[in-house]
Amino acid sequence: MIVYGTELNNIPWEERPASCSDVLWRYSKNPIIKRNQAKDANSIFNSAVVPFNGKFAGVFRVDDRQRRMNVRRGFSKDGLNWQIDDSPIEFIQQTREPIESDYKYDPRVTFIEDRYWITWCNGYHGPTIGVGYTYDFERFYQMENAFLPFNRNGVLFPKKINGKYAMLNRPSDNGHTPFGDIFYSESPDMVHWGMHRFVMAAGYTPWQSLKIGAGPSPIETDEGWLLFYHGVLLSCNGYVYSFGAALLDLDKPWNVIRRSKSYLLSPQEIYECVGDVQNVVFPVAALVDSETNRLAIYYGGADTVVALAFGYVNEIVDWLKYDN
Ligand code: BMA
Repeated sequence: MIVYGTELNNIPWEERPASCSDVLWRYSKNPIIKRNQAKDANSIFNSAVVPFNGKFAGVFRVDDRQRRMNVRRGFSKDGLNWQIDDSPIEFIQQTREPIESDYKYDPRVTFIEDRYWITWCNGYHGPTIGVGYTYDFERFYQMENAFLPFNRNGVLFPKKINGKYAMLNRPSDNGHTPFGDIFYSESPDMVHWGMHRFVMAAGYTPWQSLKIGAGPSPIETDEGWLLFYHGVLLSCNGYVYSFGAALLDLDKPWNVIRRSKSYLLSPQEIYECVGDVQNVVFPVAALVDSETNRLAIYYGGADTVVALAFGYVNEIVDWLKYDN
């Protein structure tokens, strides 16, 4: 199997423990980012990292001690130990008129062609998808929101598809929602979005029965786009967020080739089960070494901390062949 992308020899990595037969395994020193590891932070979770200049950079969801939700920049030499800024990113407006951001949360970062694109859940009369970019993690620019409210989990593909920018997203309403399905949209310019196509619905199996949402940017393989996505179960004790995977058609990503019946990871460790919101694992970023197929997934634990899980892209694509 071929994984397209670049080599990443310094990907954070730990081999599968001998006692583990799962296709994905947790880092033994989780969580890698603790809740108060930045100034005034109540919690740091659901955050995005990318390789940057031989090291790593990231955009972090930091809820502060007023419980305001915003995003901050961070840098790391090894992808494990992070220095996160004292205050939120100040975006330079590239819009006709500045747009409000009542809050920003759940950022994703995707390198496309010449820059790092950032999408996030932007508070504009309700949640919708904010869009921005940076070339250097020094200056950040904000564009128009991609959609009308309400929408969440806007996740860009790492390259244009059929000549257009492409984004998975999840139309929704203002709260916990009966609109829980993933859609695909495309744009010639990152401003005007259309050609909306249905991708997949909540349901299929119980762990993903209430709603689903795209996680990290999809990973390109010769068998299709590998997508990690979260799914929500409504239990008698509240929501349970797990995550699984799907394989999407390379040219028409709204066509689902395979989808996991079982979850890959569900909240089972203490830092996933106990925190500001119990029972949440929420994947947001994935690093891949195309040479060795090694994969590191960054996910939020219990809306409080950042944790890491490891796997091999080819093993997960193979797993999808019998778990769907
Ligand atoms: C979702 C988002 C995520 C959060 C999850 C669990 O709706 O708000 O940021 O991790 O709920 O609380």
